[in-house]
Amino acid sequence: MTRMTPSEAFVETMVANGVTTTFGIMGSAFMDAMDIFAPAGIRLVPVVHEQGAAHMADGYARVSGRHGVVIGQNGPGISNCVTAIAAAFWAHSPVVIVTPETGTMGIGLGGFQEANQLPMFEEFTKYQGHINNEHRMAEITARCFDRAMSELGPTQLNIPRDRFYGDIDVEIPEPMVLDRGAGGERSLDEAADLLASAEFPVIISGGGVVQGDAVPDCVALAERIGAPVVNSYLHNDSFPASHPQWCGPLGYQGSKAAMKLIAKADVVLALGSRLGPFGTLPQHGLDYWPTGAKIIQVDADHKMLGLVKKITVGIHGDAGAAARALVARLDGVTLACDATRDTRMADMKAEQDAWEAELDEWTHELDDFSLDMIAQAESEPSDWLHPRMVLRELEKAMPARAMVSTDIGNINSVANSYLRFDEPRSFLAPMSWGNCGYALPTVIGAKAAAPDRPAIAYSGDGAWAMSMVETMTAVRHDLPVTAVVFNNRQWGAEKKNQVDFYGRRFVAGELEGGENYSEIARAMGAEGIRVDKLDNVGAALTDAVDAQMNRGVTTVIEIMCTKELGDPFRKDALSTPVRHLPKYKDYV
Ligand SMILES: Cc1ncc(C[n+]2csc(CCOP(=O)(O)OP(=O)(O)O)c2C)c(N)n1
Ligand SMILES: [Mg+2]
Repeated sequence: MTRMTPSEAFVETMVANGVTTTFGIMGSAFMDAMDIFAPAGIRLVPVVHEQGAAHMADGYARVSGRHGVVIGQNGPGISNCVTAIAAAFWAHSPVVIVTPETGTMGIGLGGFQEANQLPMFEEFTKYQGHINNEHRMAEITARCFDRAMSELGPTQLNIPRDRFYGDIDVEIPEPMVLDRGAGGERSLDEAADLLASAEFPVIISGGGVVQGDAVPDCVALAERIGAPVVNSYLHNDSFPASHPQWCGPLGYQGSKAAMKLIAKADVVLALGSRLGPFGTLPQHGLDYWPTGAKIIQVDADHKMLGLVKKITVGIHGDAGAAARALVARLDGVTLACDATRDTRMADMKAEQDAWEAELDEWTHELDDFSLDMIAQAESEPSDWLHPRMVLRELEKAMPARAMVSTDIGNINSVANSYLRFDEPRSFLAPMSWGNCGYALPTVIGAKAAAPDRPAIAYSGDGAWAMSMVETMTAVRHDLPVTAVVFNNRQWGAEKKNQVDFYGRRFVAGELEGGENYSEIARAMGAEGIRVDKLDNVGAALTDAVDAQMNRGVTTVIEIMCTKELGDPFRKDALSTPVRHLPKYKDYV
């Protein structure tokens, strides 16, 4: 036992957990602890808005595989984080949000910045620790750090501000390191039998493969059975794109090759995937989910097994360990699919080539609205670029080892087909939380975790404006990144619904203030460049990444795009309007 203050116990427990970087905005509520962050070796990156801090903690955690930590002032500083913690929850990110609260002697009286902060995060955390007594500071802080890792998701450490003070005798707990197993013997045996008898097995590589550092294990299993590997939605970095068996992502704006191949499967192995409902919706007119196939699902969280999709075998285990256990079980076994390996590989190659050729030819959208917008753009003196052509150029210029975050929006969604990675912990997206304003702060956090890797954010103009203030954080605190802003002067993704369902009655969808985001970037101390020639897109990215890596410069590349719009997000959830009141009869 060592005598220390609760502030010291809190800081020392973070040190024991390897924390070197935190994100937030300072506040009196935790100043006593913050005062000793620097001598403890902990950097607090001051952000512009706390939502950005929590996204940064998420990006930091996802790239490093370590805890991301966010802290802020009680009340508004903390409530500002809710959206980003929800995103981290759906990304299974080990983020610890430290929430200093009103002091115990004041809470309930309606004082300054007072709120019950546990209910705010109840739905988006795996564990909520509350320091009801300062003698428990180290114990509960440690539990928050342990649970964020063991349950893979955000945890909250709620500290009434008076609990930072006092004298306590404590021992700082050692972090608990979980050794996850492969799963039960019976389920692994059953899965191996299913794979051995499969004629056309397909692997879905999910977020669990990324988080479990299990890409090599997934590759080994895929090579053993010669199966096509598709990525689960927004986990394009869960299998190397340069591998001949990589077939691209399922789900919204995903790969037709992936969809056509999985549609043929008689056995699917979903490795480290919860098979979320949004990520397996029909796309490109393909209802690809193989309802007749036998499904093996591996997830570290048993509650995900069979939750959304009917499964044949559920394995409660770590993705990597399970893949290794399956490879061991298949060793020396003759598989039913061994005989067709060459034809299946040829089939795979044909589908991949067909999809690449289709992407090459798919230079712009072809629906009536998009054609009208293209015609209008052509009649104007300015130059406007087709988003798909821009995305292909960016793909070609993408530097090695890039970390790319994408936002929520139409062009960002279309980007899904053009984002390929050879390394895990590279693709950051708001996942099923789907919040606009995600990409920039998240990639800044990623950059803090991996300064040696290029950090690139994609945003639509609407989402960008929600979050662009964090450009100042990148500039002020030497966290250089490159942001690509698709300026189409509209909240395009939502307008697409008005095109498809509401007779092009556009309400609240235009962003026609004539903003110049490259100039705004320069005003924030970054470089800004506006691109309206296709030939300049790749060079702009290459130059900006060079400036980021070699000169520590943040650049905003604003790309002037037509208003054409790709397929919408929620076709599944909208229906043609019905109006009963005569005054609204035309609104159908
Ligand atoms: C925080 C938040 N608010 C609103 C939405 C609803 N929404 C989804 S996409 C979108 C439009 C995005 O527009 P923009 O960023 O300009 O990209 P574009 O669709 O034009 O490519 C909106 C408003 C959301 N997803 N998140
Ligand atoms: Mg837009």
